[in-house]
Amino acid sequence: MRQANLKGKASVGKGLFITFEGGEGAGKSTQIRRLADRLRDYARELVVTREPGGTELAERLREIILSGGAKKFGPLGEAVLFSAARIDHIDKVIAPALSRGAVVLCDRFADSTRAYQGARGEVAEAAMDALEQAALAGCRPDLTFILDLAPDIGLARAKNRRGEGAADRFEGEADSFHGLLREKFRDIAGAEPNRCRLIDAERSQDEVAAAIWQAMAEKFRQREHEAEAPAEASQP
Ligand code: T5A
Repeated sequence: MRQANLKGKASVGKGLFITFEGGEGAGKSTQIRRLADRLRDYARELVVTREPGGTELAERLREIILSGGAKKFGPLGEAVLFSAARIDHIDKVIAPALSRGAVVLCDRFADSTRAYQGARGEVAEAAMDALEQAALAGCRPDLTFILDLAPDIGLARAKNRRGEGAADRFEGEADSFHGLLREKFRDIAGAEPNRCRLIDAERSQDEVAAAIWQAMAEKFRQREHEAEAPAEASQP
């Protein structure tokens, strides 16, 4: 079975894998930029990447999927394509960076497949689980920010940003889809409270950034505590 190239638990533990999720126009790119600016003083190496994409092959798949060229495959087929792009991204970018001890900030990851391709319930949970397990090969985020906002606000922001350009494959979906998407992301946050932080993204950029930074600081404290724990335990 494929295993992500994460070189031993000890070295993987030095890296930190952070993902950003949410519906359309939630503000992920904005917040990743802001967090990256702040983290440069703390991280020995910072890698900012995105999905679908992050490698040449995955960027090619991105073009096909977001242009609507794979829509006819249906949600399972699209989930398979997103996962194929993810495998390349993990193997070539994410896992090596984590093994070097980098902080990796990734704009969307596996939760997007669960939410977007799973929104209408057309892909069996068991198939989604199997696909995710095979694609991730143990490379799971340490922390995930789920930016939560009413779909109409996010879509209006996305529309405003793209101006006269056409909506892409998923932005152009029906309002009901975007409502289901929000519920899916909320369910994911509820199911994995240790990993996920649900962030109210209807607030100002500064307020959202402050909430994200607070969660980051907690994560760093937790990491420090974990690193100190064996030493404490070995004290007489
Ligand atoms: N997809 C992806 C799947 O279906 N399955 C998968 O497995 C994966 C990985 C990717 C698409 O692929 C789908 C999901 C997506 O539909 P994309 O082009 O990468 O598409 O786009 P998105 O990830 O959707 O990101 P967006 O570009 O739509 O939005 P962001 O990055 O969330 O938002 P951002 O930061 O660009 O902000 C949008 C606008 O709002 C403003 C910004 O200035 C910007 O103009 N803004 C705010 N305005 C007011 N208040 C705030 N707090 C604001 N924050 C940002």
